[in-house]
Amino acid sequence: MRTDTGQVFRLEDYRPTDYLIPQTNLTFRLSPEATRVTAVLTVERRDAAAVSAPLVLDGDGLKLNRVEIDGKSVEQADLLVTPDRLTILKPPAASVFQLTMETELAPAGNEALMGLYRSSNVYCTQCEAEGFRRITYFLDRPDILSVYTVRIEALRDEAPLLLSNGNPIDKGDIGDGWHYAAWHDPFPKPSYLFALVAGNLGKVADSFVTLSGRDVELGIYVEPGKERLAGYAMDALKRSMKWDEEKFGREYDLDVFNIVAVSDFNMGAMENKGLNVFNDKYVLADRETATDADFANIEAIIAHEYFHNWTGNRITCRDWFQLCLKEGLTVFRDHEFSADQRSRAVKRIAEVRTLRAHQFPEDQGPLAHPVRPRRYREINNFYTATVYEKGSEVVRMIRTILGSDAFRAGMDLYFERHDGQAATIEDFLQVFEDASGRDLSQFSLWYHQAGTPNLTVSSKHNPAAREFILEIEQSVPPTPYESRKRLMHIPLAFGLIGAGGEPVAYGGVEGASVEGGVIHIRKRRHVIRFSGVSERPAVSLNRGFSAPVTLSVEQKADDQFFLARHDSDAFSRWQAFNTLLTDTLIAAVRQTLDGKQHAFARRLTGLAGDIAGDETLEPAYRALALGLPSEADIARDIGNNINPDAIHTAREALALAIGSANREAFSSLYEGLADKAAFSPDATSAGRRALRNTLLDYLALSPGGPALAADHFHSATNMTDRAAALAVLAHRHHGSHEATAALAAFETTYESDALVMDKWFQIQASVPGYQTVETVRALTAHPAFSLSNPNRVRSLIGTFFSANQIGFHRADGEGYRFFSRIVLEVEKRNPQVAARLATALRSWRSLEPGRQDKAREALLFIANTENLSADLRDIVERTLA
Ligand code: B3K
Ligand code: ZN
Repeated sequence: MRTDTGQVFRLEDYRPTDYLIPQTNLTFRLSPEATRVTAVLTVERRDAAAVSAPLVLDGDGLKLNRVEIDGKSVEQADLLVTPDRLTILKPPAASVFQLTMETELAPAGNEALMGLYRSSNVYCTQCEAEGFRRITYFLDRPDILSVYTVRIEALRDEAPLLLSNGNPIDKGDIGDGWHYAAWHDPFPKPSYLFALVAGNLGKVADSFVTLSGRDVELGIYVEPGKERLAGYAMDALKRSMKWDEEKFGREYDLDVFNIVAVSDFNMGAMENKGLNVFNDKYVLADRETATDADFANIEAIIAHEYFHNWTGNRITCRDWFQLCLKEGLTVFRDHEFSADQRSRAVKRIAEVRTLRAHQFPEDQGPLAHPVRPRRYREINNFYTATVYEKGSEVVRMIRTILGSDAFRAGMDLYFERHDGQAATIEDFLQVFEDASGRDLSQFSLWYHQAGTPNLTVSSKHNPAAREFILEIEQSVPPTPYESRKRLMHIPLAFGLIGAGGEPVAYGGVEGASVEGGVIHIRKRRHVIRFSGVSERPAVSLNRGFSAPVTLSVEQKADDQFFLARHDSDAFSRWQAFNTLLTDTLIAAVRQTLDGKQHAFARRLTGLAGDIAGDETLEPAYRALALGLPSEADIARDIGNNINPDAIHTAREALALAIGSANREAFSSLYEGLADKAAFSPDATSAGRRALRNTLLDYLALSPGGPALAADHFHSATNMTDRAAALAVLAHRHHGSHEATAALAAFETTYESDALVMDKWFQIQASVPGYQTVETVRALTAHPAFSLSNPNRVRSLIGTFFSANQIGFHRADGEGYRFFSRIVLEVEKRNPQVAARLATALRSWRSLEPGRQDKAREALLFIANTENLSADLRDIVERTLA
C-alpha cells in the first residue's frame, strides 16, 4: 500500500516532460508469485530539453532486477533507484537511446487491483490512473503517447488465452509447456490504456462491418461456462458501434475489439485500447439472474467504454486535471445512446435523479470541486459524480446553447483537429467557439467553478399592460478553496402555459436574451418582460433539466398541480409532481418533529392515482413518478439539522396514504400489468415490470400485503420481479415468516452465483431499522461474502451506508462506529475501494448536532490511524476540513 506523502498536485504546475517514449516493447513472463517484465523503451530527448536533464521515471512498489542503456549496464553511480522512482542521472548525449529494464511482480498478492493482478486465476491489469507504474518504471502520465508491442509468455495450461491491446501479430510454443502471443497497437497511447489479460476464459465471437466496409472481429471473454450470459452485452456492443457511426461519424479503427469480464474490479469497466476490461456485473445477464436495471447498465457501460475509443483514446487528456475531457463527454455520449435506444424522457428523469443523488451532495459538501479540478492529492479520488455526471451536463449545455448542428460541427472539428493528441478543456471549448462563432468564455466557468448554482425565481402578471414578468437571480454558494464566485452563463429552458395547457405566445421579450425557448442567464439579476400576454400563464422552468442548478421558485401549489397534469415537457411534468411530493414530505417531517401527524391532502394522493392510471404516459414514466423521493433526497432538500428518523416516518406515512387512497385502482392496474408474453429485456417490457413492482410496493402496505408480495416472489419468472418482491418483503414486512422464507429460498437457490448473492446482500443491508447494523456485521462472515471483492463490499457495506438512512445514522452512533472499523479493514486490502466507501459521511455537517458529533468521532478515528493510504487520508481529511 502506498502511504500518503501529503504531496499536492496543481494544474498550474503542468510542464511537458524533457523526454518522450515513442516506442514501448514489453515482454511478460507470467507467474503468480514472480512475473518478470522486460521493458524496452525508445527514449527521445525533446529539442527544448538540456542534454544534462536527468530522466526521472515513475514507479510504485517496484523491484528492479536489471537496467541497461543501449544494451550496456548502467553504473550504479549514474542511477537512483527506489521502489517508487528510477532516476537516470546522466542519460546518453544522443537524442534517442534505448532503455531496458526488468522488473519483478507478484500479481497473486496484489489486492489493491491496480497494476497486474489475479482475479479467479486470470491475470489482468488496471492501469488508470497510475497503475502502469506498478508494472514497470515509466513516464506514467497521459501526455506521453507511445506505440506498444507486447509479448506475453505463460504456461499454456494455466493461461491458454493471451490478450493485449491492438492487433494480434504472432503466437507459438516455446517449450516446457510455455507458449507466447504478441500484440501490436499501431495507435500511440498513454500508459493508462495499456492492458494485458491471460488465463482460461470462454469466448463469445461475433463480427461487425464498419461504415467504410472494414471487418472487425468482436470477442467477449467470460469465465468458461458463462458464455450464454454475454449475448446481451454483445448485442449492446454492436448497437453502440453502429450508433457512433451514425450520430458522431466515428468508425472503429483496429481489426479486433475484445472485452474481458473479470470478477474482481475496482469500478465498472475500463476502456483500454482494443481490450476493454469489465467488472463481470456489467457483462453477464439473463432473465434468471439479472434485473432490468442490470440490463440497462450493461447497455450503457458497454457503450461508454466503446465510445471512449474516440473520446479518451484517440483523443486523450493532457493531464489528469482534464479528466472530464474524456469522462464528461463520454457520459454525455452514452446518455444520448441510451436515450435513443430507450425512452428519452424516462432516461432524462433517471439521469437527473442520479445527478441529484450523487453530484448535488458532493457539490454541496466538503468534497466539492470544479468539473476540472485545480488540485488533487490522490487522482483516483477524482473519478467523481462531478467529473462524470456534471461533466456530461456541461457538454449537454454546450449543445443547448449552440443547437444540434453547430454542436455536431464542433465535435467534427474536435476529432479532426485533435486526433492523436493529449488535449485540454481549453482545446475542447475552442472547437465549439470556432464552429459556431459564439463566445463561451463566461460559459467556461462551468468547468472552473465548483458548487451548484441556485436560481431564485418570482413572477408577476400585469393584465392592464398585458405583460408577464419573470425575475431571476443567480447565486453560487462558496465551496472549498473558492469563497467568491463569478457570475455564470446558465441556459434555462422554459415554457409559458395557458389555462388549457397550450403554449402561450408572447410578443417581445426584454431583460435577457431568449432564443428557442431558452433564457440565457448571464447577470446576477434579470427582470424579463414578456409582452402581449393577456392571461397569467403557468411557467415551466428548467425544461428537460437544461442546467444543473437548484431552483427556489415562488410558485403556488395550484400551479404545481396544474403543471403536473399539463406540462407538455415530460421532464418538467415529472418534476412538478416530484416537487409536490418533496414539499409535502418536508412539511410532514416538520410535523413529525413536533410530535404531530401530517394529514396528506386528497388532492395529492388523488393525483398520484391519476398519474398511475394515465394510459397516455409510458409505464416506465409512471413508475418513476410514483417512486417517492428517497430518504436521502428528502434530507438533501431539507439541507440542515437532519433527523433521519423523522424523514423515514414521514415518508412511510405518505406511502401509506397514497396506497390506501388508491388501493382498488392500484390493485386492478397491478393485475393488468402481469406479463403474459415471453420475457424480453427491452425498455417497454421493463417499464411494465417497473410499474407493476412499484404498485406492489404500495399494495404491500395493505392487509394481505405480505401474502401478495410472497406470491409475487414465488411466481416470478425473472430476476426483476423476484428481487423487487424480495425487497418489498424484507423492507416492508421484515421478520414476517413470508420475508424470512423468501430470503432463505433466495439464498438456497443462488448461493453459488456471486452476482445474484450481491442482490441478497443489498436487500438486507437496506432493511430500514436500527438492528440492520448487526445484520450487516453478521453477514460479513457469510461464506459468499469477501472483504477483498469490491462488488461484495459495495453490495453489503456500500448499500448500508448509502441506502439505509435510519440504520447507518443511528442516533447512538453505532452505524458510524461500524463505518470507521470496516473502512479500515477494507483499506488494508484495497485503498481505492475504502476511500470510496468513506465518502458516505461527506454530508455529516447537515446532520442534527448529536449525530454530527458521533460522525465526527468516527472520521477522526480513521484520521488518527497511522500509515493511512493516500486515498483514504485524502478523503477523510477533506471531509473533516
Ligand atoms: N476510465 C475508467 C475509470 C478508471 C478509474 C480509475 N480509478 C472507466 C470509465 O470511466 O470508463
Ligand atoms: Zn469513462
